[in-house]
Amino acid sequence: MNPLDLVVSRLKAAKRVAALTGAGISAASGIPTFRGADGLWKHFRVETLATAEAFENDPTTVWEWYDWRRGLIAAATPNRAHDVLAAWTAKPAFTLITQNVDGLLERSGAERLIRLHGSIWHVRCWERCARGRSDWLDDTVPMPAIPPRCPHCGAIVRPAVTWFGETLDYASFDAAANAAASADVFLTVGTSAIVYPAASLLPLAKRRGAFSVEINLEPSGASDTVDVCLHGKAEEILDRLCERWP
Ligand code: BV8
Ligand code: ZN
Repeated sequence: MNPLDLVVSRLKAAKRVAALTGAGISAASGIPTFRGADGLWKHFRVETLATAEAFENDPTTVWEWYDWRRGLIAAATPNRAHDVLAAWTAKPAFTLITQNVDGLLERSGAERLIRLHGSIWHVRCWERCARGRSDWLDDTVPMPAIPPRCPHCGAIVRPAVTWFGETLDYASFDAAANAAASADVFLTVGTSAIVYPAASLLPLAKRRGAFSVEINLEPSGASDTVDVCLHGKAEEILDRLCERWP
């Protein structure tokens, strides 16, 4: 049986399916990935931008990097990979987990989504004051100051994303781990599978008996763990899977 047919047969037989997605699903929308050839990290050093220390040392530069990324994302449109994954969230059996902070799965209509690393469109008070958590960022309004100030306590405001060295939102990771542990089929899609603890979900699913599939442009940290590798563009492979597992 060819690998795609095998994956389709497993999806059709599955009671529960979970998918973990990474930056690769947004590549077709023109959003740079992190570690690919044109990767974001190639031009910027993680230590200088995606850590709390970086923000403490230079909040303006970090804020402006996120502003630059928000501009790219605002100009982008979701692609077929987002649309298929979002459509699958209408299936009670399907759980969608993402490492991405870009919000494109939400824009594709994902009904239920576990965001492991937060959202670039959310901000929170740097001092974590009780009321300083705003669930949206209205960037149509020019920021009075960069970074903006918390309206409740006056402290600076930070992107509500999980930086390196920060723990993930416990409830989100717990929900993702439960979905992985109970999945009959686990898909890892568009991720280099090297960032933890997100990358620990695949081995967890496999240990608990899931049939595991990698959908990625190139071999990754997941390739030696999964049962089947479907290497190619996620937007094309997911489109073909959706034809047979609508
Ligand atoms: C933690 C949000 C506990 C921000 C991100 C030292 C101290 C503390 C922790 C660590 C440490 N050393 C290591 C760690 C653990 C660290 C980690 O895993 N580091 C890695 C680099 C080794 N993890 C953490 O720090 C986590 N927290 O451990 O807390 C703790 C706390 C204190 C002390 C000790 C422990 C927090 C991790 C979260 C970091 N935040 N993002 C932001 O986005 O700005 S991670 C960032 O990487 C993004 O979220 C991204 O999603 C994620 C993973 O990257 P990918 O999505 O996989 O993207 P990538 O470019 O790598 O790969 C894309 C793939 O797609 C490629 O393979 C490419 O081939 C493929 N592709 C391209 N086009 C397509 C395609 N595939 C299909 N179709 C296409 N068209
Ligand atoms: Zn505040």
